[in-house]
Amino acid sequence: MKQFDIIERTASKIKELKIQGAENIAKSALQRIQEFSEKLEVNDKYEFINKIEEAKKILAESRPTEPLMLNSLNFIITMLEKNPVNEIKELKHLVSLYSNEFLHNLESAKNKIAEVGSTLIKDEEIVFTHCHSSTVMGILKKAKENGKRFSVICTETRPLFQGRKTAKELSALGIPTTMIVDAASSYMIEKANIVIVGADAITPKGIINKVGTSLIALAAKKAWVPFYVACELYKFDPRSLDETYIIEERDRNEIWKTKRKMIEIRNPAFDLTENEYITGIISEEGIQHPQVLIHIIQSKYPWLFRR
Ligand code: RUB
Repeated sequence: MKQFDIIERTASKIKELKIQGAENIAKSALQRIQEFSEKLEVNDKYEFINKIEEAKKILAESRPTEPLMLNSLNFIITMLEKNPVNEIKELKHLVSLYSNEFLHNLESAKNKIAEVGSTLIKDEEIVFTHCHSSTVMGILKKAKENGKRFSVICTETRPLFQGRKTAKELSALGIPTTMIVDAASSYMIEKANIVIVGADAITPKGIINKVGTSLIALAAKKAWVPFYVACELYKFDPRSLDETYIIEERDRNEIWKTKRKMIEIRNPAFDLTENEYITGIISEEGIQHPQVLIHIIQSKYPWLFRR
């Protein structure tokens, strides 16, 4: 359907990882929803919200493990429903207003995380990270701006090599970087002083991030290296309250294009790192243990818990 073209194009880019990382995904989804709603020709508010719901479903299906995108779109829909305005022109204006409000909150959360997280990095230390997280990059950039002298070990992050993006950005910032294959994590973590990774989702059991994160957490615990997660509280996944969380399974071709008899290829993109492995979550509320954080999220963002 032509009307949804703009949404479908963005959904494809997200699926193909041309847009990557929870925050970048949510930002582009919000921008597209603004453009989409601007062009909508509908008769009433009910139809207007329904179209946005449909667009939300298309976007959400592109990366099923991305509660930040889902929460940002749910925020707009919830606010529209609450607002007594019925006039279509006004509603379009409200979509922009609420999107910008969400983006603004996201940006200030990220700045706060960079500020707080950078204090954890000490001179001459080695930071270990995995995949590419814009939130972790914010922390490392801030630490560098504050004059800290440190280096980073990053994984290449198979099968799609997001670690190369991390390594390139770090070297551009003048931060000495060592890139390793994911399987070398257990060996190399012993040389690190601190692990900082991003997250796609916060759940009551732990955080969900790029596949391999839970093995890194395990290795960190064994080596007595503190394991921190940097993420905004908007990444809480309300679906996880009933013990379900979704791990996206990606195309087998990302791993091995050749098909062989009797060989099944599985390609989960994320995994769950349980709370017991997490030293602290660095969020806009400071640094807390994940179990405490759930209560903070509940009181700060009660709408996230709406079922
Ligand atoms: C990216 C990834 C990132 C989180 C957090 O996975 O796991 O650590 O999304 O990113 P993918 P950010 O490459 O499959 O999207 O801190 O930028 O929100």
